[in-house]
Amino acid sequence: LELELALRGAIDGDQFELHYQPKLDLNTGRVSGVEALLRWRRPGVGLVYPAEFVPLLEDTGMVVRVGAWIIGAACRQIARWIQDGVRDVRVAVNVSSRQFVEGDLEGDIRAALAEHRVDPGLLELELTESALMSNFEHTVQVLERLKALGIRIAIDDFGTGYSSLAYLKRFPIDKLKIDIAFVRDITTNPDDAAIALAIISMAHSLHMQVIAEGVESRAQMALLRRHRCDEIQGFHFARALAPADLARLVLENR
Ligand code: G
Ligand code: G
Ligand code: MN
Ligand code: NA
Repeated sequence: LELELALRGAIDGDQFELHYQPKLDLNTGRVSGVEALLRWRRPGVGLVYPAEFVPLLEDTGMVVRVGAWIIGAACRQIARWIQDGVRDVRVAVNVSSRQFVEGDLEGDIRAALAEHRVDPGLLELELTESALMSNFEHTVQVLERLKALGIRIAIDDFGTGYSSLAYLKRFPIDKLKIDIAFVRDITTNPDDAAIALAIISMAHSLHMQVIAEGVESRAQMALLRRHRCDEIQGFHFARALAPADLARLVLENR
């Protein structure tokens, strides 16, 4: 309850911030985009990570409001980076199930893109299979409307949900993100390597891109590159960075 009260104050108290983990394009060797990751700068405590508070945001429904704030903050950051000469960096934002179902995602995105004059092609949403599966027909409509805005859609934690593969041909999806569970032992476990390879090949056959998360070693990156994975994200390349550090990395990486 103490945590809940503190969280309620966090939104109005300007205590949330976004850090950005870079994604590496394996074909060009450049930073192709970033994933926005929420942080809570809790007074008297320090920087708090999502594992400690996102579940409570979900349970209380606060994630709908915080989620709208995240979309606005991400768009504001895109506009600032462009002013600083950091262009072509797409920002992916995580959308929780509850935000997808209960929030006004389309309205929030429209408002944020307009306020900050951001090219919709620079915004990507990371949605989980569970968010998409709650109401199939409704999801098709929502995704079609989001796509019509010009933004990108990725499936997060791909391969760990309970959904069927049938939805992949009905939903307008741009990218699959291979879950860390298949990446962790990819160089030593042939089953994990086979699953990752199958996801990459299926994604490409369906004209989608594919990214692997949680890449921690050069060997994992090399294997994924050999298997034609498009992008990687993980500690091997970079951790989540504060906005100024991300700008420096991108400008050095040009
Ligand atoms: O940054 P960290 O590695 O601690 O993130 C842990 C998890 O918290 C991630 O897997 C992600 O799904 C979730 N998370 C991080 N940022 C956000 C966010 O902005 N919104 C939502 N809904 N979840 C987030
Ligand atoms: O939304 P998602 O769950 O995909 O968020 C990414 C999460 O993965 C964050 O919690 C981030 O801190 C974590 N992460 C990012 N890179 C790595 C990595 O290389 N190894 C591990 N173990 N976790 C990572
Ligand atoms: Mn994610
Ligand atoms: Na993930």
